[in-house]
Amino acid sequence: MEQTYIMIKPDGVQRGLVGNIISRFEQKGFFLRGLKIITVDRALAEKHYADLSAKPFFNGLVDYIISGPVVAMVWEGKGVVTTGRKIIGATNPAESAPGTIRGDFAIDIGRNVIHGSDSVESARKEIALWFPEGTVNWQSNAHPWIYE
Ligand code: RTP
Repeated sequence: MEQTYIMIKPDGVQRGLVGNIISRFEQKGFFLRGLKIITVDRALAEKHYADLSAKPFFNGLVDYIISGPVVAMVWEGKGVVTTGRKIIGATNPAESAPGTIRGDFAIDIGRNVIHGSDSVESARKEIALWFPEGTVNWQSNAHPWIYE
C-alpha cells in the first residue's frame, strides 16, 4: 500500500499543533507506520531539501527546519501522497483553502507548519532518509470499514 512522508515543522511543534495534525490523517482513514520527534542536523535538512539548494530561500529554509524539533511520520493508505497534499493545502498559506492544515493554521510561506512528499518516488526516498531504522508494519482491524 502507498506510503508518504509527513513532517510537522518546528513552528507546528512549538505552536502545539501536533495532535490536531495527527488527528486529521487518522480521521481520514490513513494508518500511522512511523512517528518520532527529532531535532534535525543541518546535513539532514540540506539533504531533504537538496532539490531546492539553488533557491534564494534555501539557507533560510534550512535554518527554519533545524531551529527546533520536528515530528517525522510515515502514513499509509490508498492515494495517501496526493490526498496527504490536499489535507496539507497549497505551499503558500495565502493560497491554501480553509479546511486544509496550512489554510487553517499558517500565514507565511516560510512558516507553513508541515511538509508532505510530492510524489510516490519522493516519498520512497524521504522515508529511507528519515526512517533508516524502518517503520512499523501492523494490520489494522479498521481495514474492512475503510476499504470496500
Ligand atoms: P514541502 O516540501 O515543505 O512540503 O513544501 P512544498 O512541496 O509544498 O513546496 P516546495 O516548493 O518543495 O518548498 C519547500 C518549502 O520551502 C519553503 N519555501 N519558501 N520563501 C519562499 O519563497 C519559499 N518557497 C518555498 C516552504 O516552507 C516550502 O514548504
